[in-house]
Amino acid sequence: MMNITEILTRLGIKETNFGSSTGNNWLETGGKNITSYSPVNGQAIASVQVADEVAYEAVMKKAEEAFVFWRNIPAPKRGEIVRQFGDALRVHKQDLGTLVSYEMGKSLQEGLGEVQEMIDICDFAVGLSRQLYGLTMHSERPGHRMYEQWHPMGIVGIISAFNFPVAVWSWNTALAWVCGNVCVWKPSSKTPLCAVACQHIIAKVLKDNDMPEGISSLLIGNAVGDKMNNDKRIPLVSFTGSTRVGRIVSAAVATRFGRSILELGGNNAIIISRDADLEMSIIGAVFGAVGTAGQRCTSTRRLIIHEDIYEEFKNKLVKAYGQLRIGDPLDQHNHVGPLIDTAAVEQYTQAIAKGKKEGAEFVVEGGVLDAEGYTSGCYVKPCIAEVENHYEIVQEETFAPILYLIKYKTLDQAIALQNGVPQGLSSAIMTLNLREAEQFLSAAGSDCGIANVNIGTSGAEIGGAFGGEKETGGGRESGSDAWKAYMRRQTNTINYSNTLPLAQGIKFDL
Ligand code: UN1
Repeated sequence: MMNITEILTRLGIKETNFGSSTGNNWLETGGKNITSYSPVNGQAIASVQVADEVAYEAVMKKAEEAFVFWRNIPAPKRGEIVRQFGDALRVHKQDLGTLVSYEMGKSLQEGLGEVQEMIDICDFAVGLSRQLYGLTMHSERPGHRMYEQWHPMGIVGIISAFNFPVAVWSWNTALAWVCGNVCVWKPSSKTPLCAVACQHIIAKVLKDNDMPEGISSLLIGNAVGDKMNNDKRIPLVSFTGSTRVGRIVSAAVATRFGRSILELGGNNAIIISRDADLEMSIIGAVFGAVGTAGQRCTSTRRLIIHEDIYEEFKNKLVKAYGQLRIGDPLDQHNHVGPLIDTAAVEQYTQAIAKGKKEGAEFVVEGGVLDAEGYTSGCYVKPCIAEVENHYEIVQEETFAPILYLIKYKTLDQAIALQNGVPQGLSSAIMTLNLREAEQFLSAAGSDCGIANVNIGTSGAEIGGAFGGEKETGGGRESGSDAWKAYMRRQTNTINYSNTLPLAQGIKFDL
């Protein structure tokens, strides 16, 4: 039986906590306390004091000082500290995964999976710390050498969302740190305790290595994000959240010529071909739509189904939904946990109403649950509606388990429907037909940052670059060469001859 009090204690969380930290130093501020309630049972877990202006300035000052030190530590040595961080996460995996599940509401399996993503990105970053490669070029001038190198940028601001309260931070920090940056994290105010727990874990690793304060900082409170966006001392802001807020972040950061990495909304579809393995497709579609209660940016929102198998697949889906168990996400028998809070429930209800008004036909009805076990008011029924792609509600991202069914005749039409939304994060096709799969992956296929074959839209591995196009914001985090976004490139030309020839053959004799 889970004892949440013991877990909180082991993670360094008290009844009331400071929410501003430069590492081992936690700053008392004049900010108010926010209480974090579990959507699992509506209970208050603990409270956190939000950052005020004084704390913000204190954190920024320490971060600036720490950068001057950290940028001179060789990258493989920085990697060694990230390796130790990964080891510490291995030790705390069960506790941290449970807290994620309890504070955010995702299943325990998914909470543990999130911590596993953190461990994996640490491993990835350790290897990367010896591979921050630049290119060498051949100069057009004799006796000249040209190459490029990658330098750290400085303070990286990380603004993360409630739905992946720990993993998204680690994708950013693990890379940013090996690249030589220091990080300031503003987590979602809906999951502040997950952030406090992570900060305790990394602070100990840094202290054990005699590292200064300011390499990993935390600032909790909604006003912080706005400050970071407008703060010239932060050359890079990595933002994960809604398209609406992303637009504000992007404009503010661009105005001061800062850089941003944006991971915004998705509106992800799976195309279910006539040549699909239907059993596999059902699992992919249902997990994609109801996993994390539909609160992943990669959640499956639309199924685009071939007309020949449409009725058969719809019936299988309805049957599968009939078997879903909704309830306490810490109980491994349940498939679907709660939404994050009652405001999210309200959005779910409104989306269903709007859909119905536009003509959506629900084949599995939704609804808010209020019986025993659902007293937090955050549990809702996953639902399925037959729609047309152009409905306003279908064009929007609703962070809830609402799945839309759309029928198609030809693959060209299916791809056009899949691409016919403002967002461009994740996409998939279920088919055993090679021609269809390759067309879907070609330049004339999916326009998303992620395109899968015979896999659903969610559950990406950390090794690939994660992110999407259009209103998803264009940013890439995590694997592949996403690290380049956390560094500044410098082109170097060295003349080792005893003359000064100019490029492009220009003559300039004195
Ligand atoms: C998110 O929802 O913000 O691909 C990230 C996935 C996860 C990450 C989702 N690895 O579903």
